[in-house]
Amino acid sequence: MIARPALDLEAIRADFPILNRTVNGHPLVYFDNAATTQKPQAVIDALSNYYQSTNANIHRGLHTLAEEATAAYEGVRHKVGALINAPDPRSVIFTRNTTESLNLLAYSWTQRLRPGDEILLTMMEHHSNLVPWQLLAQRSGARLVFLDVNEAGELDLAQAKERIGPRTKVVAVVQMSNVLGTINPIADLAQLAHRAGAVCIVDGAQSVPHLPVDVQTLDVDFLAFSSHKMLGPTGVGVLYGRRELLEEMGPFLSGGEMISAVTPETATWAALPHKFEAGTPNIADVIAFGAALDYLQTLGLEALRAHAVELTAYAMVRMHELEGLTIYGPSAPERRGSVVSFNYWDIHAHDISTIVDQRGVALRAGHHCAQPLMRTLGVPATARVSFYLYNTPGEVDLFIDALQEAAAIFGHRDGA
Ligand code: C6P
Repeated sequence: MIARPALDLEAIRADFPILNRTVNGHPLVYFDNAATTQKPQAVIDALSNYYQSTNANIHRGLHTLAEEATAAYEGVRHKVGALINAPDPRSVIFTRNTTESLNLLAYSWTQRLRPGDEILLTMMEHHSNLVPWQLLAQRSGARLVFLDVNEAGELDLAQAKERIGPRTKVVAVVQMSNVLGTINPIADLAQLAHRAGAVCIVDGAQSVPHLPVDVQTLDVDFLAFSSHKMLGPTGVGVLYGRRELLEEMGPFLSGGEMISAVTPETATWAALPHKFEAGTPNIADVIAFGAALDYLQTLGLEALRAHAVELTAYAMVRMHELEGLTIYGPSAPERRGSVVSFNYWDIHAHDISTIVDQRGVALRAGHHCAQPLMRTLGVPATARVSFYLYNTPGEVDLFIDALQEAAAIFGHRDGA
């Protein structure tokens, strides 16, 4: 067996300037990585270096700066393609975020769906992979069909086999739940979708930052994710699409840069990927996203995953020591991502968040943009910790101490 390369957490933490700050007099414990991750110095530098030395609009100018900026921007498209093993970098479209990528798809499917067609989703979808399909259903007369989430926080493939059928035209599924951490069987779902003649669309917002995701091995048609959840800047999203399907699809936004020829009455579209990138894109942030991808690749996604599983396992063990604490989602850390949603006694998740923040611990509380899933779980909200490559077991201990303090404030035994 090959020895797993351990992450040098101390060296990694030194790359993230924000981790030096204190919050409410305590060292920052940043456990809200599923919402957005912190940025290493290399990404911050890439952003300011771009503005200091290269800033120009891309694809338009013939001067040196424009050519350098264009090469840097297009270079990141190649890096993204390599990350997800896209067969062709022209299949990689830059958007603003996962939400925009999924909206692009839902709009483009308007002409393709008829009344009676079905769009298959799951009860664990983030609103970004739900509401665009609700609007599409209203526009087209198609019907939404859902896969349930079972007691273990997982999908049931037998149910998927029953519910994906000849009427199914779109199967749109999250690969890693932002609430439960569940990792869904995407390759199986893609196979079922294709057998039924449907397309398989994957919300990779939480999975791509944490797992090696290979669009060819999974055989998915579309994959959406966001730069800001994987060390990159906000304002950059990715839509990968199977080339033939992207070729068939009409544009989402229109205007400059996405055209081939324009007359006063009509226009024809530019080739991929430009057909889907209307207007001046987020050049600086895309280039800085490239620095984030370099950083992740240097550490290796396998090593990141191993660290995530280890830390999640440790956090779950420590959390299980506390009386009155309920964890949602799969019990085996290797079957989930590094998010742990929980409720503690009868303390509202918002109160937990506010109290632990006094100890410098940043976590998220609420419905996590997954209200149908909250209903399935039978709770209005959860608190959620989510880890990334710079988090440590020592930080988990600080979080547990802060939780015990919350229990004491609310008059509960702390269970320690
Ligand atoms: N989830 C969370 O705290 P955007 O905002 O477009 O970059 O990502 C949307 C999105 C889509 N799908 C999943 C599974 C997600 O987790 C998210 C973002 C954050 O859980 C913010 S709500």
